[in-house]
Amino acid sequence: MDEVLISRAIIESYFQELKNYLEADVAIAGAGPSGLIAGYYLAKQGYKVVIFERHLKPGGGMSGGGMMFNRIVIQEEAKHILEEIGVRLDKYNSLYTADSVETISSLCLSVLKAGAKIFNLITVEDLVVKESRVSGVVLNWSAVSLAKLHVDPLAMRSHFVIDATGHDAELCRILERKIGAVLGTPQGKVIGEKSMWAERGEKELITNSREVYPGLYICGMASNAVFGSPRMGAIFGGMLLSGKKVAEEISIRLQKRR
Ligand code: 48F
Repeated sequence: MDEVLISRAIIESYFQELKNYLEADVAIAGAGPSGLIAGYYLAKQGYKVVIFERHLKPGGGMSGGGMMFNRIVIQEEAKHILEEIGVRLDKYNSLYTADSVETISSLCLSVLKAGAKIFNLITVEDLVVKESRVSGVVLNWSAVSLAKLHVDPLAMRSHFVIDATGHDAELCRILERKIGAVLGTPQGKVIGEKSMWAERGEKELITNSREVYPGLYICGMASNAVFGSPRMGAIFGGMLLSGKKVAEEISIRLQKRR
């Protein structure tokens, strides 16, 4: 067994994939539940989808369940999504619970098998914006920002970008800060997430998940942060429905390009 052959296999196969994904139909920032399920439904339709995740492991806030009790809760409306990807559910009064590790593992496997690609350890640090339209993302190794190194990034092109970065709504905030973008909220800016109110947060999340700037969609907790809606804690049905909704809207627009 040749050590150099092992190294060459990793380097060549990795860079072949990275090169392949310098252009895609949809680029998603964040491999939490909403980004993963959006990627799953888009890839299932045959679109070229790439997900960039800052951390070593995909899963975002789902793996930790509620306060590190690794169970999640979902409601009836989202049950079909977890059933579709083979997650086992237990009924609990009017709700369902599931193992958070099983759920995130199933999400990852489903999105990959549907044909999307996840690159972990890569941070979306900026957007490509041309003539007031988002047309790609700017990438750097997460280790670069963690070490506060001054290293210029690289960029990739996509028809649509999804901000699935969670509570911080990072891409929307970058757009606001860098180009003074007027976002599709009543105030034209990121309003900021409100304190917990599960029912309202879950309901508003679906309406809030949409295109907020030409070429840029939001889903998951980023949507409630941008539109000033409440957080909801460890109930995840809304995250899944939000990712699905955004995937359906983008899919309709991509169909027109085919
Ligand atoms: O936070 P996260 O799980 O977002 P989500 O899909 O789900 C929210 C729930 O987990 C939970 C909740 C449920 O009620 O409120 O919080 O909206 O996943 C976001 C992912 O995006 C990554 C981050 O590491 C996490 O895995 N991320 C954040 N910023 C960037 C990023 C970035 N700039 N580039 C790449 N990845």
